[in-house]
Amino acid sequence: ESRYNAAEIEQKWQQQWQESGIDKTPEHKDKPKFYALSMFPYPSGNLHMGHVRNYVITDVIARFKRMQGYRVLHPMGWDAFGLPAENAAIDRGIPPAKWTYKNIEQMRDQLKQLGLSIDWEREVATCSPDYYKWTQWLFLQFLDGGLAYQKEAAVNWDPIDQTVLANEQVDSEGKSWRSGAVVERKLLKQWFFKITDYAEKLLQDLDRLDGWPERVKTMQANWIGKSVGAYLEFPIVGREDKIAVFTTRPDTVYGVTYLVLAPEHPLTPEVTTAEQKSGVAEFMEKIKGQSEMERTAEDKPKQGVLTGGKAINPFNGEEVPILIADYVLYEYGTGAVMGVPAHDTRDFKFATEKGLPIKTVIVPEEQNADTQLKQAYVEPGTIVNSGEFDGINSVEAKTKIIEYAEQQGYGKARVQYRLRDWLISRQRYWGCPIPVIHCDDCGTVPVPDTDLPVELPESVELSGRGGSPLAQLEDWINVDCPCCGKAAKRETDTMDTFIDSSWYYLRYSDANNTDIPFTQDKVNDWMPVDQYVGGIEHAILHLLYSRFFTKVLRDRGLLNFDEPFKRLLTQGMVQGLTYKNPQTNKYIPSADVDRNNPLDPETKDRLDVFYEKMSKSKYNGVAPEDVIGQYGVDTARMFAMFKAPPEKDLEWDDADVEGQYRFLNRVWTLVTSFDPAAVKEITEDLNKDEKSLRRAIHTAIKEITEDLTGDYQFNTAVSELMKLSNALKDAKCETSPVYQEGIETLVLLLAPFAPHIAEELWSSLGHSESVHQQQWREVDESALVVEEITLVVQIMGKTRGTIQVPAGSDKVALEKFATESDIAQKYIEGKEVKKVIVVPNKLVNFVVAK
Ligand code: ANZ
Ligand code: ZN
Repeated sequence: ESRYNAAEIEQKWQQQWQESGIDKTPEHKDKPKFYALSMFPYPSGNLHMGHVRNYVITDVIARFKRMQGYRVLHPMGWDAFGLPAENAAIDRGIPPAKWTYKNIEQMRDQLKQLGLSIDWEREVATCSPDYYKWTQWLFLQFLDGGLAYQKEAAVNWDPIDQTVLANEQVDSEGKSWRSGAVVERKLLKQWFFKITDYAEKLLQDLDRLDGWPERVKTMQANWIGKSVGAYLEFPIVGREDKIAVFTTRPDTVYGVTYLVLAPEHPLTPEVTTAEQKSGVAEFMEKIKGQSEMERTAEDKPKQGVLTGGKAINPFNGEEVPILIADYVLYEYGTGAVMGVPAHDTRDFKFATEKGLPIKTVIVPEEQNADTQLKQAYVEPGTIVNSGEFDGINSVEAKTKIIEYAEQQGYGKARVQYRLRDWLISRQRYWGCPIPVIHCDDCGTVPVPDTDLPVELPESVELSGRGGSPLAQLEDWINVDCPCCGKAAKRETDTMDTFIDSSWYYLRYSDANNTDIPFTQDKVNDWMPVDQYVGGIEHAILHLLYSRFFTKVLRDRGLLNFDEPFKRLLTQGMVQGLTYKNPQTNKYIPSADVDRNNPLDPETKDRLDVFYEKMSKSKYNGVAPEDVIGQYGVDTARMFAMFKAPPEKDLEWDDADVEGQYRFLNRVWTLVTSFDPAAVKEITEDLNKDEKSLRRAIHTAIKEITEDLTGDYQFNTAVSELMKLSNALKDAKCETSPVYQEGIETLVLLLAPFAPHIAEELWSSLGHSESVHQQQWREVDESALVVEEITLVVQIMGKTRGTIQVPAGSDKVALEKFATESDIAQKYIEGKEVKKVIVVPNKLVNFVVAK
């Protein structure tokens, strides 16, 4: 009998699988397809436990589906453009490409150690020219479709380094991560994708995504933020033009006591009077650097000033003052709002602080408008003080008032979305170049297909200062216009990396095509992704952008489906045991702490002990290679599956890892000590032992199949494996074919979870084909039928013993079996039975006289 040597067999089989090409995607459409996809990683250079959990989940599903008879696509790639590579270049002088590819090599090796059944022939890296050629080609599809355009937009501007900063490069105090300068908002020409054209479709189709977590759908719906209301125009006193507002409460329009413009609104300088000029200028200066978040924070007092201008409420002819205020955003609605302090909480606060009048136009049923409001009345009610609309219900009034405004020509119904167009340009080097050329005569000219890809030049100076790196490369920028041949200039912006990841899942279907991004035949065959697995942090942007891309490409006839991901699983975080000194707020490495008596080694303070997401700064991480080195990857995989349901956080626990290792050792012993040659033929009916073992086998098949199909209960599936292994250990029929069935079934059911040990054991059982190419076992329902049950016999509520009785016996029969049993006879002999309590399928309790 041999010992379980994880390292040896894992290495052996990984090599064998690679040589035999077992993980290659089938080319023939002879079986139903299944596309199992993990969100591809950023090549940071290091695989962490979060990755391990993510990829193992997808791998278990992929392996299970293959055994169930599907042809499976299970690919992997690299989300390889982005800032960290550029920062490494700035800090350490390594070219971004070199840094990135080195990390990819390293992480690919680490991934391969996990025994993932990935088709590496379809690997993509978004930074490679044969990938980004098609990212550029797709960009031109958007441009051609009128879905990509340029406009001025506010960006984070570092006035010292003279460069644009990504949001992540601005710290919580609004300062640049590099120079420490206070970041300004500056208007620069930027590229946008018109995602707003798809707002309604993106919202509506959420309803069709049955396989998505509700939470994610709600987050997307809120992000799209649909509001139904009205667009109303207020004439400006003494001017020809009007102020347009968007309101969700047209029913309150008679209660307007002022209008507010966003400070950046083009009408602000126009309506500002001479007396208010300095006040307005001062206010503008004050809010210049503030982010949208700061401006709209709920708890913060609203700030604003009078412009001196006045507008007219077209409904009642009243003159109202025009203000500017920080809480009104230029980018939302029309960038102007009507102030109704009586019925809006924010307006009520603002008006009270500014001493602006408050006018009630809605009252609760049977109340009059004279009562002084202590706070805004935001509920529906009866309309008052509103001319011909008085007396009707405020909900009804909404439509009536919009209709009236339409007739009079100063308003109409309007649907507004919070979603804004997607700002896709970056003034960065390590990204996909935007393939257009600017010509003085021809304007913006797309780079012809034959000139794609526009490659990133290699020799570039990266300092993090002085604007876009590409803008400094004279040789690269200056080109002939593809239209007229005159001297023209290349676009120097690169694309947001979210564009790269918005279509990679399509590329996997035809990853090595050099003529087009993918053929219709292949993309329509494999898509949509049947199971997508990744982090909840991508609930909004990545998933929304991918849905948008899919819809645009569908509308352009490049594919024939309109949702990319059928089912989505957002896995929980991996948390590590964390020690923190509550006095100093310092995290202490676990190696320095006695787990049973956790004290700070320096100060001797008692430490707080808790679980938190693993991270370097908290010294609570467990390195995958350490666990693999100690127990093997099969144990790590088993633990990751067993410890928590996939969507919940997982608390790393060494004892439980050890437990899974012991379990695999038990399976090893059980299977290797089984002798197939000793198995006898069955001549008679199955005996009791065989029957109960068969029941255990088919219960395991049934439960595990369900656990891997519905809500992915990998944790209970592993428990079922343990139950089956216990049943085999206890069985007293080692030479029966049923025992052989049990041993083989255990190995087959284990295969998706612990692929290496399963393969080794399968071959030790004398099979020459891979365990991963076996059919998943079918449940034999007849084996599940329970023929006998164990009945508990109690006297006065105390258990005295058990008897075997036929399953399905009724109450009368159960009472009879119990009464006649030796146990009952012994205890009730000579006593008067006053009552018999029967719990079907469980117990019989005799109540006797004392
Ligand atoms: C008058 C009013 C009266 C409003 C009332 C609300 C309650 P949602 O639902 O988020 O779309 N608003 C409109 N544009 C704005 C902007 N650019 N910046 C800040 N606020 C803006 O919100 C729509 C409501 O938010 C609009 O309805 C408007 O205030 C405000 F009792 O108009 B309301
Ligand atoms: Zn030209």
